Amino acid sequence: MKTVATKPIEGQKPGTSGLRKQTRVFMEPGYLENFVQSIFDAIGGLQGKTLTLGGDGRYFNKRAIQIILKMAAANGAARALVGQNGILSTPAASAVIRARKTDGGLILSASHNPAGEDGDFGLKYNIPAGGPAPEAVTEAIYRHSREIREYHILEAADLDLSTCREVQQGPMTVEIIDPVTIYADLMRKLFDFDAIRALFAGGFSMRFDAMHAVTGPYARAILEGELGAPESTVINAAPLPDFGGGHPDPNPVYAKPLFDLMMGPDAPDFGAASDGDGDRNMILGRGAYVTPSDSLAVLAANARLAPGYAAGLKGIARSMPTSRAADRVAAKLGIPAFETPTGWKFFGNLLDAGKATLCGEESAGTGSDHVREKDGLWAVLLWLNIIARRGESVQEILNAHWADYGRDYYSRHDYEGVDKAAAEALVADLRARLTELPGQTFAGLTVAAADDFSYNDPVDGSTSSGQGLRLFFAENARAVLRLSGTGTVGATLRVYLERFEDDPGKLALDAQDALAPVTAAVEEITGLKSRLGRDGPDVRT
Ligand code: VG1
Ligand code: CO
Repeated sequence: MKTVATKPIEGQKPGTSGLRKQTRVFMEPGYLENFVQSIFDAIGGLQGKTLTLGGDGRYFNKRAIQIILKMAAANGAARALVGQNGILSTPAASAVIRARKTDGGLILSASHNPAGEDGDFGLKYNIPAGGPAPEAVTEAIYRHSREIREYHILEAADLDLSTCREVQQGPMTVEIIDPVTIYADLMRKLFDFDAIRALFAGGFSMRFDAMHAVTGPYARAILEGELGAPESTVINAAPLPDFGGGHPDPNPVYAKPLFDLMMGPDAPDFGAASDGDGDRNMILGRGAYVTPSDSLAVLAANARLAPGYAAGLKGIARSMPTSRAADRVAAKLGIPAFETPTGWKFFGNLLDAGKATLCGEESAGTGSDHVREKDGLWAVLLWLNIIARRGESVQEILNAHWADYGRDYYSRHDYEGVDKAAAEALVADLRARLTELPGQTFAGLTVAAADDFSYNDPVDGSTSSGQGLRLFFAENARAVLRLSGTGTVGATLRVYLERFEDDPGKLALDAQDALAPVTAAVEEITGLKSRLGRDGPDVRT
């Protein structure tokens, strides 16, 4: 066992979801070691503890796992549960932490960020409840990273992680586990697998794009292996260290081949995709794109059709920028609706306290109290369960939903990799004008209220402020602006647009057309195109 002297490294501050940096930064001598030791120190050490460990398989995953195992052993951990070949999707890691009651875990992923030596890498700590560390813990980790003087590591050979078994790394036992088993067991309990099996047996066709990321093995085992979907259902199923050079973010832009297929003449009945670490999902029907905000609302309205939710929902939580469609369902069901800041860590307390059953974010994240992460394949299975039980197409289900509740037209416009100073100044200037905007009219819309979102956690009483600028318009519309907290270069400005419509004759408009007045109002208020030097957004979800 070796104690290595080190110095604090700048910028090891976790963002929306753990620490994300360019892979080359993470590979600099001592960078990973400093951050890992800071995590161990911030949680009161590892003496006698058991950790769950796995990642999305991206470049540097294998190397980093070996380093973390040696550090965990040298810090006194008793046991580590590691996914075979170092693989665990984010929701599966959460499931393992909970099922095996480990003292939390480390997840290696930069999620939807591109991978490879020139891409990004990430690491986050999840608490024993299974969810991402709350702000108090991430702040403690950051504090330790600024005071660190030494780290502990074992001088030992790397372990072979390719077969499931128990081995020793020094004094620590390493249990190499199948990455799918615990997760698949959980899915079987939640959903009507017989109904879904019958659906596929009846010729229902589906395409699942794993985007060369971590969900491939899970989707293969569950959809094709267990539910009987034909073998060609899961595409891009082999996880690759560079995700095949792609950008594994399941949205109409980065999952364009699947999107185009679903909008074309040869579309199967159902299409889905997930992201780098398997916690996001995109849902498509033949000729139909389901926005993540609508998906949360539809899942909530129909959840009782799945055995795991037959008793009903306790509440629904959504991140603030997510559309209000889910709130309408909560109101009709007579259950509470919660609005949290962006990032799954804010749902943990509500789920632990039994206040919410379903949660969702507009960024293609949906999940429930079965784990403490968003869960891409879970959302796909719940949709399949609902389709099987309702016997309707995705478009029919959407139409029925909008007829009942009205439609929250929704889109997010991302301006990626823009100049950081320009983006920060734009947000700061708008923040300074928030009090003067109400009553003024822009592009035909009148600002009714404007604020900077602040959240008071109803469970632990903590406050998180500065979580996004909200512009409410009198015409039942809303815009939100915030800067991304997951990028590694420059800045990404996210502009979230929504408008409610319940005129039965106006429920089938093109979303961008329906939102054009809101887009125009935001442009008139902020002048963002010229300030950022862009003609338009890089991504519209
Ligand atoms: C984005 C999304 C947010 C999500 C986060 C992590 O954060 O907006 O909703 O929770 O990514 O998702 P930001 O700060 O870039 O807007 V994942 O799938 O990258 O772990
Ligand atoms: Co993700």
